[in-house]
Amino acid sequence: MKEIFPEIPTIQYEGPDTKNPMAFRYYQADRKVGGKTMAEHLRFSMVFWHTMNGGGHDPFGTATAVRPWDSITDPMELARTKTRGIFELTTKLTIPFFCFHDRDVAPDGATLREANRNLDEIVGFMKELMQDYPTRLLWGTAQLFFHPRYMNGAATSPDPAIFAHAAGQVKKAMEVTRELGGLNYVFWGGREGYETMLNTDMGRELDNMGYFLQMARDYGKEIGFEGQLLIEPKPMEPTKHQYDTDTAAIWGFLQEYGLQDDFKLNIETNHATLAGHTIQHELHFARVKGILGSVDANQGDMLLGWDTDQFPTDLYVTSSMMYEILLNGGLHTGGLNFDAKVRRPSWRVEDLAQAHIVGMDAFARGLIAAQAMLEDGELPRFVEERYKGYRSDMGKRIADRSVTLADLEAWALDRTIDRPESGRQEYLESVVNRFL
Ligand code: XUL
Ligand code: CO
Repeated sequence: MKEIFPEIPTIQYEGPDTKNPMAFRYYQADRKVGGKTMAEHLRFSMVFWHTMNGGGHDPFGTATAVRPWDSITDPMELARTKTRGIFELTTKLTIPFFCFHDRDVAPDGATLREANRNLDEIVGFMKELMQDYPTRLLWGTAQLFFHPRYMNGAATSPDPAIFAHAAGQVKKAMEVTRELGGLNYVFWGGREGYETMLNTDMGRELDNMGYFLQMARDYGKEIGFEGQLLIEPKPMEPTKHQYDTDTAAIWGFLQEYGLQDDFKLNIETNHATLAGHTIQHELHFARVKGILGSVDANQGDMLLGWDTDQFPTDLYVTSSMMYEILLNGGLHTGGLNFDAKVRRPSWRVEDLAQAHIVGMDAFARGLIAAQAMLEDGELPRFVEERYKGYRSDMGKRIADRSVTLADLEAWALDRTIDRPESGRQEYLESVVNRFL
C-alpha cells in the first residue's frame, strides 16, 4: 500500500541527547517505571478531528495546512484516505489508540439514515485496517455541535425534534464504538448550555440532559457495550455557559440523575484552565470520588482565555498529572488522548509528527518525575502528617463521626488555640523541583 505520509519515519527512542526531531528523547515504550512499562502507563491516543481534519483555520483565515489529501474532492474517498492516514500515523508514532466523532470520520447526510450509511462504510473500512495495523479505538463519540440544528444544544435543545435526532445519532455512535471494540464512549455536550437566561428554561434542560444520558446508559447495557461511559467537562465555548462545567459540577449531576455508577470523567487540561482550575485539581477531585476515567491531554495559553488546544509540553503540568494518575492506580480503560492541534503557522506534515513526539516525551518525563516523587515519599508523607490530628484524641472522635457540637464546645471552651502548623508551600515547591 502506498504510504500517505512518506516524510514520516517510524519514530524510535534515541535518548535525551539526540538532535533528531523525528525521535523520542524520553519516551521508551518498554522501559519500566515502578513495575509497569511506559506504554502501559501512558496509553497515548491520537484524535481524528484535529490531526486529520484540522487545517489551521481560525475566525480570521482559511486553512494553512498542506496535507496529502488536498487534491481529493470526492467526500467518501477523502474520508477513506484520512482514515488510512490515522492508522498509518499512529503506527509510525507508536501511538496505540485513536478517537473519533461520527461526523469527522464520515460525511454527514441529508437524513440520519444517509449519514448512518456513510458511517457504516467507514467503520467497515476501519475494521479492515485494524487487521493490518495495531491501532485500537480508545473511544468514540457523537458530534452534536457542528450542524445548525444543534445551535441551541442537542439533549438540551428547546426543540424535541432535535433531542430525538441527537438521540438517534448517539444510538448509532454507541453501536459503531462497540463494533470497533472501543474501550470507552465519550459524551461532551458540545453546546449543552445556554447563551442567555432570557430564553432559557434551565431546569427543563438539565432534566432532559439527565434523561438523555439515562437512555444512553440503558442502551449501552442492552447492546452489551462493555466500555466505560465518560463525560467530558468544559465550562464554556462554544456556548457562554455549559452545564458540564467541571468535575465537581458533573459529580453532583451524576448523583441527581442516578448515573454515578455508570459514568466516569474524561478530563481535559485546557477545559480545566477555562474553568479556573488546574488540571491537577480536576484529576485529584475525580480521583478521590472514584470517577477519573480518561484524559484529553493538551494545554492552553495562560494569556488567552479560549480553548487553544495546544500540544502538552509543560513538564511541571505533566508531572502533576502523572502524580495524580499514579495515585489513581493508572488510567485503567482510559488513556492520554492528544486532543490537541498544531498552531496555524505549523503547516507541514512533519509538524504534526513532531507535536505528538514532544507531547509523548513530556508525559514520559512527567511519569518519571512523578514516580520519583512517590518513591521518595516526602510529599505524600507531608500530607499524611498534616492531618495526623485526626488519628488520636478529639480528632479521632471527629474522624469516627462520634461527637456532637456540644461535645466539641465542651472540649474547646477553656483551651487556648493559636494557629495550625505552617503549610510550607514554598518548601514543598522546592521538593517538586528536585524531580524535574
Ligand atoms: C472540545 C473537545 C471535544 C471532545 C470530544 O473542546 O474537547 O473534541 O473531546 O467531543
Ligand atoms: Co476533548
